[in-house]
Amino acid sequence: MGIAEGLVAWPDELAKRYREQGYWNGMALGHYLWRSAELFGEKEALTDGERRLSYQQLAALSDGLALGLAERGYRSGDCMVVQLPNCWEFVVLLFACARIGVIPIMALPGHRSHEVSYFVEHSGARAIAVADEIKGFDHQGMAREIARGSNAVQDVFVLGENVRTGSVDLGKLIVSPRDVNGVRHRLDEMGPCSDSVALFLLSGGTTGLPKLIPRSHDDYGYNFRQSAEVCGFDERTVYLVSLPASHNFPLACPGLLGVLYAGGRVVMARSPEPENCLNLIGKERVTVASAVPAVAQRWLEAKIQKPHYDLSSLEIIQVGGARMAPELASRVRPVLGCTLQQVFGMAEGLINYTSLDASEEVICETQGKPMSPADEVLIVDDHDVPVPDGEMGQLLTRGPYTLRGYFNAPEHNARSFTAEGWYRTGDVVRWHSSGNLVVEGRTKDLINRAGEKVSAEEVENLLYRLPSVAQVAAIAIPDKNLGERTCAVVVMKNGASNLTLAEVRSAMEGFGVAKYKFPDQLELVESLPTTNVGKIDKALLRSKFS
Ligand code: OOB
Repeated sequence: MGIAEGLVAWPDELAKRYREQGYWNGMALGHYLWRSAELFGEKEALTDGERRLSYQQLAALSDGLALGLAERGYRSGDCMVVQLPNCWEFVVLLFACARIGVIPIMALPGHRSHEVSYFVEHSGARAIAVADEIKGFDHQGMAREIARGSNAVQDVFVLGENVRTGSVDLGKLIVSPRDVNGVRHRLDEMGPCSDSVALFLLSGGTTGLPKLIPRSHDDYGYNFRQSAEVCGFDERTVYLVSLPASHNFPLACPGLLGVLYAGGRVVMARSPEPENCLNLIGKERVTVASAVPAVAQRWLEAKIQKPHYDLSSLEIIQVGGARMAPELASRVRPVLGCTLQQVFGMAEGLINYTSLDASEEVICETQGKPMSPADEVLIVDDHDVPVPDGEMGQLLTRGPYTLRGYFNAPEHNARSFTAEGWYRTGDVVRWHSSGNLVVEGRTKDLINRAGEKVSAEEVENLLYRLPSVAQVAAIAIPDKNLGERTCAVVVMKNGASNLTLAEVRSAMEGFGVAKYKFPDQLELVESLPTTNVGKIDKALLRSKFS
């Protein structure tokens, strides 16, 4: 079965308008790569440790890999779960997929078999691409196990030293073709339509399992082009990727794709650790870095403790993914010596940026304005009626780069979109007098743990697998380092013996769940309080255990 059945398209009239007005320019992501190679040729595009690739090399290597994949039978519309650390091969693989229309599913390095097997099943993926290991975890072993249990998976592509028999060595497929131009033209013929799905991002998730977010070449191209424009990216930009590159933020807001479009240079960091990143900023003369608030806070602390870090090249730090306390925001310029740009975005689409030349008040206290003139924003009450200007309400949005439906999820779509196609973001916001949005809270039931979104329902479902658990509520508790941490409030079954946090966490590990979803705190109670409509009163629990 192809993936077309699971997609929700923009209405024809609107699609036509987005094309006519140039938001959608008809270019597939692979064309962006060659466009940049023509414009910036020998200029350095990508830095990963000692490895440095020019635009021309990046394009040639991506084509080499695309050809290798095509020769193994991969075609437009096939899905591949991609789970790699931040490295140059990640970028090459992404473009190789784009060249032949293979659709990567952008898994995070932290995901484990619970998540990866679900992505495989849900998309019918024909391949999984992983590193041999990351931080001691055997990704290759995990991927092979999942592949064994699937009828669809044909190959496990492995990057690293230790490629076992039966896996395909991804590194060996990354070679420049001898006849670069010939291959380029052959691949052009195999290129996907610009309105087809370029990649699947993962939803922050408010349901039991994460949803797949289809992003088309047209809409994603616009996402990073417009972002690069708004953020002033150009050939001088040197951008540090420190968050996992599969996240929309470092990928396309403007992210590495926006940098490569603008002719700048992408510097890959393996992790957001302050020591590593602050050294890289100095060494590579980084001009723009992006971070979640929890990471930005650690960078600030590190710079205060060790003032010798040379951050003189840094012009902008973009911070988003979770609420940034105004107090932290106000320390950015004095400590790091650069401009803060708040980014309020979502993998589903809508991105808001504070202007680089906005007042200190706007930069510190708002989350920016929608980046596109074609973004539509409504702030509504519980009955979907718009609230008076300046008042808080739920944010609904539509636009040329905001999805119309999750992949293969009709029931969930009926709840997440209005009949007129507005996406219900689940965020509670208001307009600031400056015309920027302020994020005040949310209606969706998740824990925003250092920018990673943890679905309360998913954690609860997992905990119900424990024999001693009668009832459970997962709630977000304010945390000074993470922003929020996950607390599981549990009612034990009659006669069950004690349960500890360590036991809960080790059970989660046994289920093969990503570690960032493990509860950080456990509270045992006699019963869970309910509201007058009979729902668990999470607000009350939150105030009790904060
Ligand atoms: C980004 O994307 P997701 O999909 O991981 O999470 C989206 C959600 C938003 O709906 C909102 O609840 C929260 O994360 N969020 C923020 C925020 N940025 C995102 N809440 C408060 N302040 C902010 N600045 O997180 C994402 C995607 C692209 C760019 C930046 C972030």
